[in-house]
Amino acid sequence: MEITPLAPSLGAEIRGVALGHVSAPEMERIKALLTEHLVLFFPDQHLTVDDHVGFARHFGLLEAHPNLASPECDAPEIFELMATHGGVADEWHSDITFQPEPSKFAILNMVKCPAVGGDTMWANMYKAYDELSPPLRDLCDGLTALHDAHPHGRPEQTAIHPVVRVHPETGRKSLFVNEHFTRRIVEMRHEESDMLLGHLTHWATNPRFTVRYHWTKGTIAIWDNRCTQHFVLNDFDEERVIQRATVMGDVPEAGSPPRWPAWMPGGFTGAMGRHDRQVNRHLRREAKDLESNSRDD
Ligand SMILES: O=C(O)CCC(=O)C(=O)O
Ligand SMILES: [Fe+2]
Repeated sequence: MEITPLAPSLGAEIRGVALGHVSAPEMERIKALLTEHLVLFFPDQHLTVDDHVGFARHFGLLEAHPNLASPECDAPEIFELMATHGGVADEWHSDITFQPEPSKFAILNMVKCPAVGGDTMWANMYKAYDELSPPLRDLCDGLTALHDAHPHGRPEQTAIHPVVRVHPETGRKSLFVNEHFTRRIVEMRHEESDMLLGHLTHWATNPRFTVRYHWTKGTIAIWDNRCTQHFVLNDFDEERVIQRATVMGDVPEAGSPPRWPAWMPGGFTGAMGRHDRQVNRHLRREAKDLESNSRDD
C-alpha cells in the first residue's frame, strides 16, 4: 500500500489496495492506519453497494440512520445523501451523538461529486483536547453535555455524554462536543454553558487541527467518529451523491466521573430555559428507567 499523509493533524490517502476483496493482513493494516491517521481516503475504488457493505462489515455491525430515510437506495445498511446547489451537513459534527451509543466509524462512498466544491473537512479531537490549557482541560474532564437530534427535527432524542472521552483503543482523551448536536453542559448554568460550548466548538475547528479533502467519484473514505469531527462545504451547484455505511457505536467512556451534579435553576419551572428543560426531562427519564430496571431485577 502506498500511503500519503495529507496534513500534519490527520488524514492519509491510500493507494494499492482493492477494497472489494481485502485480505486479512490488509484489513489489519488498514485498521492500524486508521488509528494513526483518523481518516483515510481510497481513491478509484468504484465499489458496488454490496462490496461497500461487505467492506464496511469488517469494522463491526452496521446500523441504518435512525432518523433520515434514503428513498433511492434499497440497501438497509446504506444511508444515501443526494444534494444539488449545496444542502449538506455544513455544521461541524461527529455522527449521531444524540444516541446513547454514537456510531464508531463511517465508511463513505463518493458516488457523484462536483468537479469543484463539495469538499469535506475533518478535525482531530485528540489535538483539540491536548492543546487546551491545563486548567481548561481539568474543567472539561469533569463535565458532561446533553446532545439532541434537533437538526433532524427530533429534539426529544437526547443523550448525555462526557465532554472529554477516552478512546477505547488508544486510551487517549479527545474533546467530544460539537456545534451540530451538543446543546448544554449539564453541570453549568445555561449562560455559562453557552459560553464554554461556544468556545470549545469554535476551538475544535482551528484550521491547524484540520484536513480538507477534494473528492473524486469512486473514492471510499473511512473515519473514526470517536476522535474526529467533520464538515461538508456547502459551496457547489452540481449534483453530489454519497452513500454511507455506519458502524454501530459504544457508550463514550469518561476519563473521570462528573465532578458536579446537574445544575438546575431554582424556584418555579417557568425560570427554565429550553435546554434546562431538556436536561431535566432527560434526567427524569433516566431515573425512571433505572427504577423500573431495578424493579425488574
Ligand atoms: O458528504 C460528506 O462528505 C459527509 C456527510 C456527512 O456528514 C456524513 O456522511 O456523516
Ligand atoms: Fe456526518
